[in-house]
Amino acid sequence: MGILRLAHVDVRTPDLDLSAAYYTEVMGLQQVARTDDCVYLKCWDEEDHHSLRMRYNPRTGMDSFTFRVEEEDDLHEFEKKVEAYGCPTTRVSRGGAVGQGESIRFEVPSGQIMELVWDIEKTGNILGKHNPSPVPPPDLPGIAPPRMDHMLVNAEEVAESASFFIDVLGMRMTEQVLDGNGHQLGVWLAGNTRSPHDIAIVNGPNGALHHWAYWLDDWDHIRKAADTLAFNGVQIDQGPTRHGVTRGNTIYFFDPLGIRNEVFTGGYWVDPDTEILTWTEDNFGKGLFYYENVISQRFLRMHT
Ligand code: M3P
Ligand code: FE
Repeated sequence: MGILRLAHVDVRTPDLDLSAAYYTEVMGLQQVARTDDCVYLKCWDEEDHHSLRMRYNPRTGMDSFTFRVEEEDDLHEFEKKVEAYGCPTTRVSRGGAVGQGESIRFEVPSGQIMELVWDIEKTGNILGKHNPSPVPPPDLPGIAPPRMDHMLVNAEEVAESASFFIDVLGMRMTEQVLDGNGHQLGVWLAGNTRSPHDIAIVNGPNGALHHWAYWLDDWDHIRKAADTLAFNGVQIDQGPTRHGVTRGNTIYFFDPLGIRNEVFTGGYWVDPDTEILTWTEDNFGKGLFYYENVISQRFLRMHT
């Protein structure tokens, strides 16, 4: 039983056409479906129906984020556990959302709406399953990341929120940042053994989305992403640089409506017996951006 991976992020945009143009042409995602008020997008190597839903709404923001659970029965088990913790859950039945079957939704302690799902429509990656090319077509537009990697949400009480993800959802903490009194300022949580985080929680306003990140295979692809972003006049937030926390290589930037995106590579493998890494507040600058060793106020204070 457990959390398998980040499945999709659902956000609102006041300009669906502009957002769709940016995520297809600059980020280089595939548009898989469009309805009157929604656009569904995915990366070229993702097997599931979509990993990003953008919905028209006058106010930019995050509707919800969805994790896939390992087994069908897990949905019911998590429903009981989340209810027992004190968070009311609602069931969304098959047909209630595009590209997936039954799910449960609830508000996490820091106020964001989280969804768990097992039954996801598998539409396959763009390479197919017979004699697949190991690389995508060379003419894909934009950055064209192979998959979504992780996300980061803010919480006023990081420790409370972290304990929900760890004790109720069974995720593992890989790294944490502690203030001088030993209180958690940030935690990095993994649901699997592939990487140091599927979600991170950092101190900030409840309900906020800090960013979601796409995986790239190589540090050189981060450099190429920077070129693509600068060429297209995209506002870069930080980097290209390296995180101390997670050791990942990274660049942050803003989509046309001000939602922060990241592309990320590196990190390390996590095993069930991997010990937690702890950063102290006086080293948080290096933890955030190892080369710069500065805590950027825009980076910490701007959210969606
Ligand atoms: C990451 C990451 C903050 C730290 C961000 C770190 C907002 O995005 O991928 O490790 O403090
Ligand atoms: Fe990140």
